Amino acid sequence: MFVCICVLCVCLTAVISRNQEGPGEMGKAVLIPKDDQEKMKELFKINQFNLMASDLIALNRSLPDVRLEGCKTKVYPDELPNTSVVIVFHNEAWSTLLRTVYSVINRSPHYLLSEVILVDDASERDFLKLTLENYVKNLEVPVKIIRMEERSGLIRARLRGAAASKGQVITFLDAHCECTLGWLEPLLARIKEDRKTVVCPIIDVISDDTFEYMAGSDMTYGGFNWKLNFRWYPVPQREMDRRKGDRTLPVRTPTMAGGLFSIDRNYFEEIGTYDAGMDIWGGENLEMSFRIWQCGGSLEIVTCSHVGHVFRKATPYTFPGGTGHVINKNNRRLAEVWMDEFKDFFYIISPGVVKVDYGDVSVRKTLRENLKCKPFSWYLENIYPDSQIPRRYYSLGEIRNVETNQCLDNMGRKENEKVGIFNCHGMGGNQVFSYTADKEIRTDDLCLDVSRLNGPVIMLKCHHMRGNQLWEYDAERLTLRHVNSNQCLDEPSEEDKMVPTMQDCSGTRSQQWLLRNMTLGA
Ligand code: LR7
Ligand code: MN
Repeated sequence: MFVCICVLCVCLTAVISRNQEGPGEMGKAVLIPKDDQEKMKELFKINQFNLMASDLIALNRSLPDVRLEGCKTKVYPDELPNTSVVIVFHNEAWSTLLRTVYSVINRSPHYLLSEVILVDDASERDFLKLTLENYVKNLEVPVKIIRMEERSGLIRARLRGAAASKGQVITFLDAHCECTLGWLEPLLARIKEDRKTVVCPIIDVISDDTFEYMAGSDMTYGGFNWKLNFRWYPVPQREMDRRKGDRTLPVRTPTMAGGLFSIDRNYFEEIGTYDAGMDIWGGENLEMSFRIWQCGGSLEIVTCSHVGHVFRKATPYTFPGGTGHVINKNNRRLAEVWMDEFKDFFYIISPGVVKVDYGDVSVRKTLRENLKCKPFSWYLENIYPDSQIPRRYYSLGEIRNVETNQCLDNMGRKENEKVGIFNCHGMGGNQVFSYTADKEIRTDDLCLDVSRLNGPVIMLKCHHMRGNQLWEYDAERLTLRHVNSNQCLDEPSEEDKMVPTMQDCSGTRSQQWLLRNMTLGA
């Protein structure tokens, strides 16, 4: 007896230590030796991630437990709704796809897993056909494979997977994810508490270069910019206060990244599934986020649930119809149906977009009416007051100097850099500014900020605290007075013709500015 236990011990430690030493175990980075790096670079192009590294890592590799301490001891009800896991893919790599599937099967209680559904969006790779079918037959949980007849894009592929699923909850994942210990229970428990809550895990980062597993933050949530790109922003103080500082409680998030979430299946249908008129990639995440909030649901990041995702810098696959066209079309559908007059921010910053045909959205508009959804202004005021799109504003468009006829221009510069000035081009983009009701001058998520007498005028993240970002526009004198310094925005100096200056207010023409679409004093 004694001997037996001992042998078992030895075996067990052997297994554990071997496991923890293999490439990528415990989420460690995989480094490719110099001699193989040419090959590595070639392989990288196939999926836009380090395929050689991924292929070296076990399909069931171990991962660190990155949860907050308070999450590890939480107890969830025994009776939870079960879920189908729907994973759509187009030309995904074998190792990332299967590692996603294994992480779901190995790290979810099986009584909570109804099935895994893989939807193949018309992939062209041979190993994703029969080889995949035969392989998944041997797994411990039923894995169903559905094939799209033609390339349909992730939105319609997910719709197909959802329609075929049987679970009480549908959980969507991208095809290059890794679920961590305890990822599922907190998601399902939250839906059990409130079936109209759509929940996302914290999305951890799997490096596209090394496949290192890095914990995501519970201090960021989802937003979007004027171009309707999804963006992460810091969780604001009001949301910390609402949770009384308990970081293990779910964060109410204005938007979701889109790829990883769970939703009650009946609620998914009630609220209008997805917009099937959206193609390939993009827009559906904001569309669903706005719809959930405006139509009476809520959207949360459940901070006790962690799932990793391989973030890539480029897309590896084609966009039939052209990348720009597809994304603009999807975004127009989203803007036209959900954003009311605030779609102007999107259209003014990218004027070319209005030429893109977005098809028929009448079915989606009817859905919005039938569900009695609230206006976008309600969403901005109540769900996303710190939004980049101001709820109330006086002007939107170029800011033109009367004397020189030049326009303020953010020059595509980033946070902490000077705002520029340039010939007006009337093409939106870098020359779009909004003078908001809070009297800030914004260009997307940056605000004009002056912290010293005589400038410079730099662009900083808008802080909504007035201070150095408070500007008074005088609609008669046409001056932009910076309140803290009591100086006025003026034309460039001789030394640097590319940036505006700050001068004592004198009423000269060089201190007069015309703000496009101005409503102040009108
Ligand atoms: O035509 C396609 N058909 C597909 O089946 C194009 C893609 N796909 C599959 C693809 O194989 C993958 O499994 O769809 C999934 C998502 O495509 P990715 O991984 O190329 O996209 P992404 O990770 O850059 O995209 C994010 O935004 C998308 C907008 O449409 C989707 O919502 C993705 O699900 C979403 N991913 C995430 O939210 C993970 C976190 C990323 C962030 C931030
Ligand atoms: Mn992805």
